Amino acid sequence: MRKDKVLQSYNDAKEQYAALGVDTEAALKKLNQVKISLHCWQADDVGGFETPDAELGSGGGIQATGNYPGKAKTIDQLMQDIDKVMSLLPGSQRLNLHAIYGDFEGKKVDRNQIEVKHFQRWIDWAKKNKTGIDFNPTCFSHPYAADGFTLSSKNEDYRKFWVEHVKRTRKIAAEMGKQLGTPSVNNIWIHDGSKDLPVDRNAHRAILKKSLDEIFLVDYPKEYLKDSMEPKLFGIGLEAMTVGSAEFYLAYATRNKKLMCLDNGHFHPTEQVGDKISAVLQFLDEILLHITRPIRWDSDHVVIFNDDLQLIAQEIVRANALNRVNVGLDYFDASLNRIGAYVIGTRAAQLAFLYALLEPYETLKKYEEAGQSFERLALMEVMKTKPLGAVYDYYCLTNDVPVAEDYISVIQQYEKDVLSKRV
Ligand code: RNT
Ligand code: ZN
Repeated sequence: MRKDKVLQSYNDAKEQYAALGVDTEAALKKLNQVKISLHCWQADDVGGFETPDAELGSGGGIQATGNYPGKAKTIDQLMQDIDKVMSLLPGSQRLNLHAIYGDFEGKKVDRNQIEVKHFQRWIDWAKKNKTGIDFNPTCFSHPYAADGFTLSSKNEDYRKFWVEHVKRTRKIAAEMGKQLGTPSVNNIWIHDGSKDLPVDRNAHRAILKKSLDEIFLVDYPKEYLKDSMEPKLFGIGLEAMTVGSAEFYLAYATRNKKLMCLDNGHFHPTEQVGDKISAVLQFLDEILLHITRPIRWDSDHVVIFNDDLQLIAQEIVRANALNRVNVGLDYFDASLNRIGAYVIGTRAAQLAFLYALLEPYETLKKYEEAGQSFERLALMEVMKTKPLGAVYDYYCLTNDVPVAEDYISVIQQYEKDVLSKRV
């Protein structure tokens, strides 16, 4: 895109928004504060580095479909990919690691043995990139998770194993936060549940509560670690019951002052995560978001700029809660260029926040309070065709990253030079 054209379009856009009382410069300043956490697992379809050919196991209720060439198989490749992704994104991002992505140096390190040293390379990488890291215990793709239960297991050996694993992830995450000077969000998601109608839901939920209480016994400073828990409606092969449901974790997080993660693939399709934000924020100090795109089920398609995402961003901005929401992405599509998947999804999320920041909120609120619902709806419709893209293009230009479709050819080149050479 030609620089003068981008600037010209931006100046025009700026005027159009200003006429509605919206300050584009202020919006871009706020957009810069939105640090999106890039989920490392899109780069390799949730395989991890425990063994050279590790793959997402079945039984965890999640699935990556597709076999597009070029997935990252080593830490070096993953770092290279994330560096490339970040070079194509305006603003700055964080990295979200799962525990199976450590530097295990070819040795067998079971989940109850992981230590800070296995993640020091990532911490150093983040230091160099001046960014933060978020973390996740990996309670799936493991023989002790194969019967459907981990932290809520009636098998005490398995349960203890997973409690130890999660305890260790908290310790590692706190160390990441300490070394990097920005707290690490450690998010617990377990698939625990059952395929068919269980009769003892109560016991599994009681066990999960007990496990979490044990896990959270150690206190870490808030500046280092934020604990989060992620509920889910159901998983594949776990359709009848999920132990860690929304009610369970909302109640647990409220009572114990923890974060709750809202993944917009984890609810009934007619529910809107955007609507839940101002509800839970009345009771929780902070939340974590997993932004994804479910099609018919929690399919984790690449995030796009759709209604779902718009409402999520609008509700955060309208509630003036940008500083209370930790934003992460969570999808894994193995059927297309994975670098492209990151850039599309992250740009879509940024666009949604920018769209929300460019909303003439005060005017809309005035209409609402005066009962002028025609005027409110009309203005919301008008905003959909305002030159949002011109403002985002300008943001890319001033951040020195490819503008609009210009990133496509950069990724094509990377595929040719790097991805296609991976066997
Ligand atoms: C699964 C959850 C969870 C995972 C990652 C890999 O349904 O969304 O967040 O996607 O932990
Ligand atoms: Zn998620």
